[in-house]
Amino acid sequence: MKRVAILGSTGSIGTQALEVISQHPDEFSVEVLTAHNNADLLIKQAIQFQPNTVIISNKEKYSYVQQALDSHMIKVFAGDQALAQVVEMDTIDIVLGALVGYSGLLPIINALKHGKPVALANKEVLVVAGQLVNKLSHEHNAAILPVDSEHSAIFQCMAGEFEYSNSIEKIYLTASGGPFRGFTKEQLQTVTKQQALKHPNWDMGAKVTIDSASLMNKGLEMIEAKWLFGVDSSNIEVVVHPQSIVHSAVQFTDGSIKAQMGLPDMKLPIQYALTYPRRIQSHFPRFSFWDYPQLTFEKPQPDNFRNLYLAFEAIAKSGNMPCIMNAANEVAVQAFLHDKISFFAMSNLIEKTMEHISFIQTPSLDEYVLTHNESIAYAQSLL
Ligand code: MN3
Repeated sequence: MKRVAILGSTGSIGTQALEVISQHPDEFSVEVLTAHNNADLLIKQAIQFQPNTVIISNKEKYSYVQQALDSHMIKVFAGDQALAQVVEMDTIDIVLGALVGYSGLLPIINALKHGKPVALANKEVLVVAGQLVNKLSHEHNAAILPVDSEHSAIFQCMAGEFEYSNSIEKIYLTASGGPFRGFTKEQLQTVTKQQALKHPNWDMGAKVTIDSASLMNKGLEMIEAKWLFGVDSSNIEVVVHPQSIVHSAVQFTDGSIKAQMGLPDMKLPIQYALTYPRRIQSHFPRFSFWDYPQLTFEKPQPDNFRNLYLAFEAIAKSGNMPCIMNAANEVAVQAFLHDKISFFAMSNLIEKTMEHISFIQTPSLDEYVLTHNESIAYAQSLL
């Protein structure tokens, strides 16, 4: 029985993880649930799954949650510090990191420092501080198991290859292209958030859906892949694949390519990360070749989607540059969601912030935190 801590249990990944867990009561129990703001759903989940502890990061909602769970003998804590500390509990076997953006960094770092394996959905943790996160993972023998569908695909392609140190020649990172695939620059000038929030294949949270529309998501994933699999960014190629059936592919030194396929359903990579290296039964809908007589592949258009180019530039510089880019992007996405800037203006905001903030080659954790805060403040001042 694996005892799971779900950081971000009320979000898209968190709720799907609880679906997986509820289908396998003999495999998993829930030890910790955490939410930022959605107290009602957190309470409902806690009553159903009976965790030892829940955390609500918004301190104003503490007494509301505490009163609701008091009679259920569930411990309740509030605030970001409690969120970062809860992963230390001895009774946690695996931490599912499903927080949004930078907020996941400190809890995941603390989980690794305490030797907890991390099933990581929250890619920004690796984007912001990949070098440090990898170092801690190795030092404390705490595995990072990818939940992001592309990275789960690559990880599944690597099964049986790690043991023999078979090295990757190239990664093909697939992208659906999002709702604006094939749009001209003129068309992109007037797109709205309502259009951007309608992803053709995947049902996800607002942050990652906007990132998918702007291709920043693929930029973040390219950086995530570099840190997870030790592949230089020049050996990662983004391939637009509108059907989202091939979830990514790995080319080995003999030229052979392995790909992982399936219907787009996040529950599969979530389950694999939680049960790795085993596979267990699932009742997710099965892929049929007859429903997809054509799978197609295209090159991305970096002229129209500048974020992808900015991400390659950020990882080429490395140091704190991806952290700067990520922070500016978080500001840009929020501003776009609140109708403060246009779709195109997001890339300008990110680029200007990357030019302005001081570069650090090998940042400490404190310097990452400082870089993030400075970048957020500067990007906000540009709005
Ligand atoms: Mn993905």
